Amino acid sequence: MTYDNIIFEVENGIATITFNRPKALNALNSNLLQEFSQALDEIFGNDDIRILILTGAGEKSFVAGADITELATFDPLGAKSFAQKGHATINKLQALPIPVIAAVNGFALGGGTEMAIACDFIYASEKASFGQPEINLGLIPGFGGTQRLTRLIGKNRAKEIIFTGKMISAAEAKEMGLVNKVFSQEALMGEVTKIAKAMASKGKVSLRAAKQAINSGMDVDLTTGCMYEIDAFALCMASEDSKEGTTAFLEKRKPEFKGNLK
Ligand code: CO8
Repeated sequence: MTYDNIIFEVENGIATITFNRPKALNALNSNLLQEFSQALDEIFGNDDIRILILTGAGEKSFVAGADITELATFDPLGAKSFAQKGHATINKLQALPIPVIAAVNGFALGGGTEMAIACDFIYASEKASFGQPEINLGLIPGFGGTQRLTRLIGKNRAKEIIFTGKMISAAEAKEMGLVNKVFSQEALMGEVTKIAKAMASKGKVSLRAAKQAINSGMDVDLTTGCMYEIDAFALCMASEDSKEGTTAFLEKRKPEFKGNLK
């Protein structure tokens, strides 16, 4: 499959999707969303891919939001359809069984923040900025911001960001738990690749089980979430890699995980 609006690369089990409309600061239009959705399907169907990294083309932007040129043409039903497609795609991203890291290299505004917070965690460059500026357009977030941002940083902080439309620096975003780590622009991709390789070297079954237990547990009460964890833990015990991990520890050697899904 060839893509015009994203760059999709896979190297040593690590996939990278680069949003690639730098002239529009990588704004999300229908074509880009469609291609991104197809790339996610490719990743879902390829068990050799162990980690996904999302980033933006150019020095300036991760994703500057939905494409306002396209947005301005929508009637309410067109807007609903676009928002539904955006939600379906971002839900698909969040539901990927493998770890997904957002490498935020610049503006992550509106749909850009919404894309980044649907990833498992965010590493940002010190030039990155976040925000939900839709209020400045007479709109509200439409790709999950009112829901995911609130769950991630709390109701009051999310309301402040959404009601004011103000931009948040990478340092502020880190302080409020939106971003895990901040690096210089030059160091960002190297650091993201380093953590991706470290995670890719772990057992495939256990990485997936941990992600599933955390994500499923976020939407239910603690008791139900703990039940999910118990089942996920038991599933890991059935894997080749858990046998290797525990045996290697007892034999005082480094584990050699095969990374099979069995
Ligand atoms: N859409 C379309 N084009 C954009 C966008 C965008 N979101 N952002 C930037 N561009 C374009 C500019 O128009 C400009 O194009 P041109 O060179 O042809 O004039 C080019 O990118 C460079 O942008 P600027 O010259 O503005 O660059 P600056 O460095 O001066 O400013 C900013 C950068 C601050 C990022 C500024 O471009 C900006 O404010 N952009 C808009 C950010 C925004 O409001 N994003 C939210 C969009 S709404 C949204 O995401 C809702 C999601 C859910 C939708 C569901 C609804 C159905």
